[in-house]
Amino acid sequence: MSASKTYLERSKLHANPTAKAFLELMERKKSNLSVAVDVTSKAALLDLADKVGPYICLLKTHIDVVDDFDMDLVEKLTALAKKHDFMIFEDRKFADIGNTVKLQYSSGVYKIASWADITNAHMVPGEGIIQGLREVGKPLNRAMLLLAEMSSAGTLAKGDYTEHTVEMARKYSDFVVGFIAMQRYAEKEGDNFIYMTPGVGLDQKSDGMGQQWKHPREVILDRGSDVIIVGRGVYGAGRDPAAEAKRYQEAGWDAYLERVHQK
Ligand code: 5BU
Repeated sequence: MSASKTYLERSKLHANPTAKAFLELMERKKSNLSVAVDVTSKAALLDLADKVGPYICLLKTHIDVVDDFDMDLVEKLTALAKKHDFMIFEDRKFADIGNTVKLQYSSGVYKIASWADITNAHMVPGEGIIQGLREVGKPLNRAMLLLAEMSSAGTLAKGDYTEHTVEMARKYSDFVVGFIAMQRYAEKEGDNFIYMTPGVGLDQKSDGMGQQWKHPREVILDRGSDVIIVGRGVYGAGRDPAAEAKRYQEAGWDAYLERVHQK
C-alpha cells in the first residue's frame, strides 16, 4: 500500500476492524499524532490525556509505571477516549513465549486486552509470541504492532531481524497491523501496514540516555511513516501540553498532506 494513498483510502482496504477504524479516525480528526503519556500518577495521566485528547489519534500508555493504578483509571481513560475520539495503545512490548504472553495480555493486574485497542511485541521469541497474543486479541478485535526497529542508539533490531519481523507480520496480517519502525519498508502486493515512529521532537535531538529525536516532517514525509509518537516534546518541563500537542498535530498533518499530494 503505497505511502501516497490517504489514510481513508487505506482504511477501506483493511480487514482488521481496529486498524480500519483507526485509519478512519486519523482522517476524521486530521491527526497522525500519538502522545506517549509517561507519567506516574493516575491524576497526572488523566489530566494529560484530557489536555492532549483533542489533538491526538492515539494515546500511548506504559500502564505499569502508574503508582496508583486501578481499574477506575482504565474506565476513566476509556471515557476520555470516547469524549475526544482517540484510541489507546499500551506500549507493553511483550517478549516471552506464546503461553506466557497470553496470560500477561489477558490477566494479572492490568488486563491489557480488555481495554487497549493496540499493543505491541518483540519478535525475539519467534512466531509463538504472535500466536499467543493473537489467541487473546483476535476475538476481541484488537490489533498489534511488531517492533521492527527502535529509536534508541545501539538498537539490535535491524537488518535480518527487521526483515524477518516484516515476514511474520505478513503471515499474521489479520492481527498484526503494522510496525514500530524508523521508516517505511519496501512493500509487497497486498501490504497495508501502519507505521508508527517514536523518537520524535521539534526542539531537541537527544535526551542523553540513548533516545534520538527526529523532526515530524522527516518521519512522515522523508521516511514514510504514518504516526508520530511524541512524549516529552509535549509534556516536558515548562511545556503547555495542549499547545504543544496542537503544534505537533499540525506539523505531522502538514507533512502527511505534502506526502499524499506528491503523487
Ligand atoms: P519521548 O519522551 O518522546 O522520548 O517518549 C518516547 C516514547 O516512545 C516512550 O514512551 C518510549 O518508551 C517509547 N519508545 C521509544 O522511545 N522508542 C522505541 O523504539 C519504542 C518506544 Br518501541
